[in-house]
Amino acid sequence: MDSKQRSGDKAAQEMLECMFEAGIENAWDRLQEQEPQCGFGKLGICCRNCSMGPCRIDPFEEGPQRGICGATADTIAARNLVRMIAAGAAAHSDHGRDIAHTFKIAAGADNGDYMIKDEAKLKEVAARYGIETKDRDIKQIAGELSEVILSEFGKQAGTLTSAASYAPAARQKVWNQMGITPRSIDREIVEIMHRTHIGVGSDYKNLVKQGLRACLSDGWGGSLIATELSDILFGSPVPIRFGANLGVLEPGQVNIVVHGHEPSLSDIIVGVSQKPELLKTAKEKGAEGINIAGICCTANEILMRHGIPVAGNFLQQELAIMTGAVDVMLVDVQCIMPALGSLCNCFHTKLITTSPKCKIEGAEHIEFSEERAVQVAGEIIKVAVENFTRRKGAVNIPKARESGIAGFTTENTFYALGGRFRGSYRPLNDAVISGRLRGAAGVIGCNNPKQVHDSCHIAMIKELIKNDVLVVSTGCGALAAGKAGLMRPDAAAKYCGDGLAEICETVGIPPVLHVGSCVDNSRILTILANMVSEGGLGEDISDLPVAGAAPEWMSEKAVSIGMYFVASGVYTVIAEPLPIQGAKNLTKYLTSEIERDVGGKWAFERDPIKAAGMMIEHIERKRDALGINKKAERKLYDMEDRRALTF
Ligand code: SF4
Ligand code: MSK
Repeated sequence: MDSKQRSGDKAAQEMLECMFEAGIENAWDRLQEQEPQCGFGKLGICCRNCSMGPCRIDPFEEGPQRGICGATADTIAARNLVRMIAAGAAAHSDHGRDIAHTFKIAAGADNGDYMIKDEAKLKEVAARYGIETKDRDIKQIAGELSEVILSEFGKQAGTLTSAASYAPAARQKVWNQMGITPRSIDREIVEIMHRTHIGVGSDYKNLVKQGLRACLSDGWGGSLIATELSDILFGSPVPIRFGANLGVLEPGQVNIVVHGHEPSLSDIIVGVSQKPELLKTAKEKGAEGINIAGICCTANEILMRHGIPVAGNFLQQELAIMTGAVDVMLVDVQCIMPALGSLCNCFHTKLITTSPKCKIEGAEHIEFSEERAVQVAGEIIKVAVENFTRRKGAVNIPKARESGIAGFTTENTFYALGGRFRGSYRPLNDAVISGRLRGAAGVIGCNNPKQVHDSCHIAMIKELIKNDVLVVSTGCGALAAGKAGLMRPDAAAKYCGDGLAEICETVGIPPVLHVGSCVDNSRILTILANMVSEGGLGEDISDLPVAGAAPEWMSEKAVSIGMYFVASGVYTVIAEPLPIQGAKNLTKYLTSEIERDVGGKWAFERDPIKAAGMMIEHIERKRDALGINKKAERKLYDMEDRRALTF
């Protein structure tokens, strides 16, 4: 086993070697056991939507070209794909619904465990939903907003308020013309399940159309709601320092690793963990303190708001347990490997599930409820403190640990760029127009053991910033960049082209901006909407010199995210192709013809440098179309020039 073939991350390599020596399996070993993976599944041409099947289409066109019901490869692959979108959109939107419930509780309670932390944002969001805010009590506004937002999920008439309120007018026109304006959140997901049932839709373009409508109800609906309400409830992030990688685990402290996606419990855990009585108990048990660290998007949520360190991303969840230093791994929903249950049995680590939606064999379940949030957090921390005394032998924590700045948002990022007192998108747009910045790219998404862990994210990001493309990142991609030191302001001088380096150095920002968790991809949408409304870069998102990528994606949520970026007019490159390539017409549609309909399209490229090149070419094509493509001139700035800069 060559650990460098599995991960580009030094801490991960170290733990992979330990696992190998100890004979303990991990995701990479299980991938090997699965190989060769089913070709029909990869190409998207197997169907088990009814019990006449399962049916499969022969990709070499020597065998059957239709399922028993007559479904073609295009029909089968389109149905499978839009079902992936339904699952991804459901995961994000159900997360949004849970936050909306917590928000409703906060609005209604006087001394509850949650309160409204960002009143200014509450008023701004309420106004978008047509709620009067002037001279009104905060709780009243919040109560009314919670009702309106919760009704968006099951709305029976009209269209989604958030899509109409946040998206540029030109974009909404495209959606209306194509008939894909999202009507409500749950309805679009349910309709996918209906349309893909045996004997309903078989026209692949019409199936994709519903996929587009459902993913828009995720990006501009459920995910956006999750982001906005989390900011109101837990506080809008501000730029904040953080530490990243397995080296953030503390040998002498009680280590609680929070993993999953929703901030409702983890945010409370952060506060409760520093209560004097719990710290006192921890000390009595021989621990120096209580250390909270995160994995996956729960990590992103509490990192953005509290600077809580990150232990790792998706493929490091098993590796964290292997350190023997995790006293409790606390999980909520999404991206939690079932393998953790049996793995924790090899160590003293307690795996604690908290959501009724996510119970795992081998885990202890302590059910979370918003009404008892502080109490549940206290119970869990006590279990961790008690478990600290059960550690078996020496711990094995890799030294690797990086630092960076996170916490950029649609609202605060461009305060940083424009100066704290005159925040506006003008400086960003001007930098793009002048050519110092060629454009921007979102590099997001998961890890996948089919790619060398983190290395595709890092190679792609380095190539983009070298070419003066500003990168915004979320999810596990953001954590990869943080661990690689790309979120340090001094990374600009090391890795960026002259134009981007100059901007980063002048403003003091890193070249890769951490904008949050998976649901916070909605922040990227609203950043793009702001760039359009600032003016000078076209009328629609599809005019902007921007591109998106998920170089190590694996989840159905990533399919929904990619599709809502495409449906919003963004060119989107992913490594592992969508499972559609056995369907020729569908593949041609999604990678080419769809651009005529929505302005964005998909591309598949496993080589991250080539993929970055494709994104840069696209950005330059958009610059040509905007008529702003003059080469950036290198100018050496003295102090006076710097003061005069708009950046
Ligand atoms: Fe086969 Fe059609 Fe049934 Fe799918 S829906 S399993 S293609 S008969
Ligand atoms: S956690 S969805 S592995 S980004 Fe959002 Fe990471 Fe992908 Fe999960």
